[in-house]
Amino acid sequence: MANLDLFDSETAVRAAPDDNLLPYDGIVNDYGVVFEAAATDAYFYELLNHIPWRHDEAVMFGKHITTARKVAWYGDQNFHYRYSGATRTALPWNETLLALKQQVETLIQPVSPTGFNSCLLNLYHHGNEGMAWHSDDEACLGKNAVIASLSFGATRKFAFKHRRTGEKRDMLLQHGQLLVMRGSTQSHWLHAIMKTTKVHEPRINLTFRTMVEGA
Ligand SMILES: O=C(O)CCC(=O)C(=O)O
Repeated sequence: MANLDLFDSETAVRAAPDDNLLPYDGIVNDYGVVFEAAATDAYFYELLNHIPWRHDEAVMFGKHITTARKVAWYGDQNFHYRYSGATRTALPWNETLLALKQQVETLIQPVSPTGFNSCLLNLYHHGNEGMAWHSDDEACLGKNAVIASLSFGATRKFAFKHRRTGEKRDMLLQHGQLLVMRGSTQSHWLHAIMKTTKVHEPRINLTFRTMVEGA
């Protein structure tokens, strides 16, 4: 178990950064690295070693596949989350995830006053694992969902592609970095984690979400 004292890092409400990474049809704000270095490392190893990681499942072109990437899904209640043709049932929050959720909620309170009730975790063992173009536009997330993405471990390229124009934007996501997608982003833009042969270390990403009533 990591030193939980490290997790009591001071977080304060922040105004959303002025810069929008998208040129139109959505808002993506980069909050930068939001924790002290020691706390960021402690979170990474705690998540790597204590989350019950499982390979994800999906149906693609009618075929049932198991991803190399691993996932975990947590929430306020046993929400059922259906995407890529498979249903996952949320686990109850653990101490580390609750601490992270509370800090993220405090940081981004002005753009997400109601907070989050769930979190999807992804573990990429190395650069040969990524996530294909998709958007988080499932009905259970509601319209204009606010999604807070927190990254730990290896730096990886995160890319956006506009559904209609094909215009692209990308950025590097680093250890401890917080990114917020909001407004109409999920309706107009796909996003992906690009594969690379240059990264040999693991990366963990947490996306805090709000499941709407009746999900
Ligand atoms: O790993 C990431 O940064 C992206 C994760 C993602 O796209 C998702 O959970 O929908």
